[in-house]
Amino acid sequence: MPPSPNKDKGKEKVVEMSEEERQAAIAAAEARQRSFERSFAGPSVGKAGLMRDQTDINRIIAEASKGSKYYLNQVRKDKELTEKIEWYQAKRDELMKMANIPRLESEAERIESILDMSQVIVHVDMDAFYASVEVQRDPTLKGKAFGVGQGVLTTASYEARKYGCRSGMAGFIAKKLCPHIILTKMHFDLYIAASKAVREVLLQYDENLMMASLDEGYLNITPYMSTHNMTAADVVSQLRAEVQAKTQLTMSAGIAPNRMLAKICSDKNKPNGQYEMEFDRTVVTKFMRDLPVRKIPGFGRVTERCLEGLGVETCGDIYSHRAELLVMDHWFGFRGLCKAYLGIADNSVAPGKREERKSVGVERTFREKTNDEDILNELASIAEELEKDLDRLQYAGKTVTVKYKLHTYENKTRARSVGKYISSSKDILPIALELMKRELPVRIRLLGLRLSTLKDLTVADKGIKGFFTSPSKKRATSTEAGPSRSITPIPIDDDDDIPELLRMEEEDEAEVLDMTNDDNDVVDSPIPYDNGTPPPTSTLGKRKSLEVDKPSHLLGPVCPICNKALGPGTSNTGLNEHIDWCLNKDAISEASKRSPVKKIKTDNKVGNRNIPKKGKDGKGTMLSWLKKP
Ligand code: TTP
Ligand code: MG
Repeated sequence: MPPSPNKDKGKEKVVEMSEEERQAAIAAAEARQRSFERSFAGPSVGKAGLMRDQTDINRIIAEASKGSKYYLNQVRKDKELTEKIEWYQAKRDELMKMANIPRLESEAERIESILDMSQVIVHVDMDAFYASVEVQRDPTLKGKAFGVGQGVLTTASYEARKYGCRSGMAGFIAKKLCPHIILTKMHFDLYIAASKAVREVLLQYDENLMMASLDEGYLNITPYMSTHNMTAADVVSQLRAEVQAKTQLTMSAGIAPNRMLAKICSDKNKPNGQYEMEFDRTVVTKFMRDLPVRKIPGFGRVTERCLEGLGVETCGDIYSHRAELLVMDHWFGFRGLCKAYLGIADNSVAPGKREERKSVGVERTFREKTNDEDILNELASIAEELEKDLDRLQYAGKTVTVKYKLHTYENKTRARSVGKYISSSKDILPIALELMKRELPVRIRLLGLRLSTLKDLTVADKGIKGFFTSPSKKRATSTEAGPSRSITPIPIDDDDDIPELLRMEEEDEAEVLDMTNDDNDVVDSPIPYDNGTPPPTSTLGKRKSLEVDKPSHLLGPVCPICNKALGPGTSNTGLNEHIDWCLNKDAISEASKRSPVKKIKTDNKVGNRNIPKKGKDGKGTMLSWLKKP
């Protein structure tokens, strides 16, 4: 908090601040407070139609949450994040002292900025989707401030957004912001039906339509434009009009050379609008330069704050801070940041592939459960639901993960993998119960079960066995795995703390969906990782999702510290050894030990997980982007 001028005269003497320093300290404390309050804003802070001053809204939300467990959890997380950022800053300063800055800057410029303009990509996104469907169900809602969902809002009408209400917000907070807000129940069957109708229209424009969730998708309209001799803007206007005629729902669209840019553009003229990015490198660069980093899809609050800690607020700042970001590549992923700055991203559009699915899961939230029997019964019921989903989706898996959220809002996961593919509750439940029983007693408000390390049962076995087993038999084999005998440790992906609502319905669409939120919750496992590689931190994990296209060039690895080219044959290990040598290995590991990462339970023997270490394959290591195939 800012020092109070009249508070403690004795202290003032000791500090002996000049007026200028005092003002700076006050400004810094106020900025810290604003940043903390922003942590209450949630992932949909940038939503279209939010008219009220965000600072004001964030303050109201923080005030309304005060004293709750959620608030205390936010305070804890904010403190941890602040410490982490301070650690990053110290690390940057330490590395920059040793770095040859002009050389680093020129090295950073060597990233080949291939911005492929050959394809016209469109991102479409329905306007206030659930809310618009709700208006169709109940026309009296039209023009009113209302939210969908009663405990937590899945979305808010544009009228309610004017008061700061939005997705992910607790109903009681929405009421504080907008006392006359109406909260409706959800009707998934209607949303799914509307989504199907929209999809049917979109498929006429691109048969490879890539739905990203129920209400948004990507199209490549290049072939359509040439066969119909139409401009991109005309195609998109026609498409939107057709969707509206068929569904009476409006959508917004962005037109750009790749998916990332198209997604950013679709938000520009929301609701019921479209925005076309000029297909010109200079225009793209200028557009990106002024864009706040938070606008990059996948960059959440944690990424935003960490970058802010290094002085990076807009994508343009990525360029001006290129030397610092290059030395911090290990933690921040320099290549991904540069691509964001340059507006480079994947321009491929293809329907979501079944093999992209990583897990099938079921989660339930409730007020609070403390009774052991209740909790285990709930788990049994979840396991049955999971079995039904697995059957419907035709998957089996080897890894069972139990997830629960404590009354303190901390998320925990416990996982076990088994030697055979399983998919029935009979096989899943004993493992889940074993994992959960060890945690009791607990006070929880969410319980979930997930099966991962999946096998797609619709695909025939590639091996010779596949020729001798019918699909139905194969399924039976998979489900009749019996009690697990070999239990092996497995790594855990911390990518699962996504908005609780609707995840399963969206997964049901079997499309590519990444609604990962940016909470930096600890994920505990009683099991050490088997390969010594830590899971990605949430910050880095999301950023990686942008790194979908491969670099088309191969610069030989160049040490960012001494700028020595190590030759094209140098492996990542060689490069890392060189960098370690260059930077003084001991100093780094000592500093890493001091990193203020979250305290992880000691029984799991995994420490410092939030600080990415070198993987065996060199992934996530300094300058690994230079060597990516
Ligand atoms: P969005 O497209 O993010 O939001 P929206 O369509 O309601 O509003 P906008 O006009 O800004 O696009 O999400 C689509 C639907 O997904 C939304 O109507 C409700 C649901 N949803 C959730 O269930 N949870 C969430 O956290 C979010 C963001 C959306
Ligand atoms: Mg939408």
